[in-house]
Amino acid sequence: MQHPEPPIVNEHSLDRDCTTLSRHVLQQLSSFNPEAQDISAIMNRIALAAKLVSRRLSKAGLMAGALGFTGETNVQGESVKKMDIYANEVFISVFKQSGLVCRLASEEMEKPYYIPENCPVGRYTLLYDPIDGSSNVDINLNVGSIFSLRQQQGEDLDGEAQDLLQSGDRQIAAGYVLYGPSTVLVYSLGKGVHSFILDPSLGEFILAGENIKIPHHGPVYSVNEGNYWQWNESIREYIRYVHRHEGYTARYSGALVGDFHRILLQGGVFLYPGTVQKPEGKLRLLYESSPLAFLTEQAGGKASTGEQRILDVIPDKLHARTPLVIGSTKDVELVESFIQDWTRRQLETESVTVS
Ligand code: AHM
Ligand code: MG
Repeated sequence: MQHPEPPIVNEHSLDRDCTTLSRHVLQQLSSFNPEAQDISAIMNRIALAAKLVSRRLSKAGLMAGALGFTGETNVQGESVKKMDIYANEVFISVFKQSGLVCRLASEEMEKPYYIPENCPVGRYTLLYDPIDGSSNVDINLNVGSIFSLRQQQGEDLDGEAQDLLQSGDRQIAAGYVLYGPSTVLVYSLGKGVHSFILDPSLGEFILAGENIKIPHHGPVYSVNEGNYWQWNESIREYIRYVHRHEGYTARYSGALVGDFHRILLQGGVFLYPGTVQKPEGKLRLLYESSPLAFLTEQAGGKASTGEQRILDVIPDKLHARTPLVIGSTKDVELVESFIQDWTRRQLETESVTVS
């Protein structure tokens, strides 16, 4: 009997339409070895957490008990939202009994969460900010999740996770999920930056942008100008500069992931400087600044404290904060130049006063 000809598959359209996240991770690692499979499985779990959080966010206004505050404060002294707790627990539950990740360290937990049954096999630590920009949740604006993956160094017998107090160059992977009109996942394994859009009908993240490069310069500056009088003069001088020059425009949503995503695609700079009272600023190094710095450098941009490369900063504690200046190289360097000028002038004034 004659068999019918197999249908002709258009390779190009299949590639374009159906590159899923897990397939992409394996392509990136060009291997099916156990390590590549573990990283692919970890990315899949992160994607599952993102789908669960996305689903909850899309229905939050219709559900009892999903919005608002819990009445608790977290380790940072900030009021905790119910969605923060939900998302934090989602990340824990998708990694329990996975055999993949030994510790989870989150902005919402004072100490890392250990999964002892995974530890003999899964030597990775996932660091994450479960809901970034949570003040946006109750008004149905964009929020995000940020993640970073590190290999555990040593046994961590005292449960203090001291090995996490190392530079951001130790990250194996980093990324974020943006819960906006669509849910977007952006990640890097140190081989470029790639974005995926959640197709709700398939329940899969589908490749949308490969090897994203941040423009060398862009029009946007993104900063909370409400802090103007709390900054030192160098940042105020920079802000006055952009006010007085053509070609700049302000955008600030109150959620770092959303503001960063705009800059990644369209160029510009996001800054959250320290204030005179709090020179370290607001953003957490391990859960926010470092993962986004990893992505930015992979996309050809720059991330700094204003004085030092973010990925060189060594935190003194798990919840350490840093000032953050991140985005297009030219725009980050412009902010840095204001800080350097001001510091030089300060030193000159001090030396004149002393002599
Ligand atoms: P969160 O992770 O507790 O939500 O805090 C981080 C957020 C960032 O997403 C955002 O850029 C910043 O805090 C906004 O802070 P502010 O309201 O001071 O401008
Ligand atoms: Mg955050």
